[in-house]
Amino acid sequence: MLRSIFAGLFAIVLTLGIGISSVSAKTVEVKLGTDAGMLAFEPSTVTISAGDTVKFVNNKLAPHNAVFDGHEELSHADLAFAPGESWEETFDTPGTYDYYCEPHRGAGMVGKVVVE
Ligand SMILES: [Cu+2]
Repeated sequence: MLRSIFAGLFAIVLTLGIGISSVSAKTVEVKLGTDAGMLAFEPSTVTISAGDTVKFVNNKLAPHNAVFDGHEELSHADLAFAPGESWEETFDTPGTYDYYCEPHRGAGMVGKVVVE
């Protein structure tokens, strides 16, 4: 009797666990301007799963933005000036998304989001 209750509880916990893990999307942070003061995104490449979100956080050497050519819905053309200013973009479709910072593209401030 007790054993079957435990077995039932275990099954419920297992089901909940699987349900949560399959719907939980994560958020990864990308800094605009490295801690060391380089004109770059940090990290410059992030790999995420479909449905995950990238949070862009203004860090150093502002102003920055992030433009995805051909993906206006993912682009943030507004320039961020204040340190700590941030915005988020959610990626629902697998693929490779290249982006750049408009003011610093020539300096090599480019990044990539790989959505699996
Ligand atoms: Cu920039």
